[in-house]
Amino acid sequence: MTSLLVIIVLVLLAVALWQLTKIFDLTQVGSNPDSSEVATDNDNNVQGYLMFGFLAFIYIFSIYGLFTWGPLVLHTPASAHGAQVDYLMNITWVLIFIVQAITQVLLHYFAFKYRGRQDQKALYFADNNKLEAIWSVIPAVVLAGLILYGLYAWNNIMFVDEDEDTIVIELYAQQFNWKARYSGEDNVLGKANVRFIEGANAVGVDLSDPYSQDDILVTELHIPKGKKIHFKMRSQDVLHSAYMPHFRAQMNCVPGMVTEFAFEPVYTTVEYRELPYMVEKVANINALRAKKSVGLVAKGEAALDPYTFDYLLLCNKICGTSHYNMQMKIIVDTPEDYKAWLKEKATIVNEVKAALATPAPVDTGASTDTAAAVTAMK
Ligand SMILES: [Cu+2]
Repeated sequence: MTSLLVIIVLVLLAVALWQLTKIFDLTQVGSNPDSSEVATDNDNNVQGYLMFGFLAFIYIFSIYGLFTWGPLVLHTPASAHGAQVDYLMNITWVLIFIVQAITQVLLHYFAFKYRGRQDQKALYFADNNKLEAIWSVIPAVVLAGLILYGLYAWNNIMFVDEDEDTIVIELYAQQFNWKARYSGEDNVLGKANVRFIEGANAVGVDLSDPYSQDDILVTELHIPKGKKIHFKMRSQDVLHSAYMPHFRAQMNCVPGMVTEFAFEPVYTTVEYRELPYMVEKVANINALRAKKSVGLVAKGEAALDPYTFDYLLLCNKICGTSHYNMQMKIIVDTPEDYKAWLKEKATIVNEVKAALATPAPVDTGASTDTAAAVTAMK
């Protein structure tokens, strides 16, 4: 609210200043012999040199930005395919940087060279086929190369061999949280449908399907290092996007269909926390938090807790009011720790049974479907 008021005050001040200059201009009418609004050679020269000034500003700001904010980008990829994505990204950056550097020089140089002069008239010509061919063919060839290489990388990354030994996990998106369903010992997810959603069966698993008997539902994703994980994504309500930046993975979650993405994590959470770049990054974050805490404590508020790194699954589609907070922690374990963790989890079927065993406060009548399904399974 305060910032809105400040903006309104600034806008009103600007309007007042603008009106004052207009009044000032009106008082000057007749006192200046050259009151024509046509640019003089001097005006054009000033504009021409200002073009170079602006060019310098663009370059200096680019270099400043590169050094100041460059280290903030995602660093070491935590998945086997991540290096390919980074390589493609870096090629694109280098190309953009070179093209930008050359075209900006040309643009500003020509703006200076052909600045207005009193004795000079602009030359008019309708078209130049040679020039147009050059500036159409070069970008077309470069872009086609980039796209072909991108498609090749995408196909490489997205290919999952049918016979490959993977772990199948479902990522279930809903406004505004994530759940993960493990396919259990059979490594096949049971059928699911939103119509089956009820109580402990939060993702609508068809409890009468034999494949769903060993499915496990969790709200914190654990995956083992060195094994390919085959994610199958579903959404309950609107379009979401499962985004795992450290693993260079992203896939839309679309209501009514299953989308897929597979990758192999190459660092456990503990190993990734110990990478030198991450140690430095976390130290920086904690230094900032400590600084902020001093002010908070002075105001009588609680100090901020120190930050520790964790992989995250985020939503990367603006899906509603709490989109910003739609995230799930991902823990990459050693294969042994992963097995031990998974062993302790109860299956959805058992959770539903346990929920039914404890009497519900109000019988809505809707639970009879689930009860029938559970009885049918026995
Ligand atoms: Cu979302």
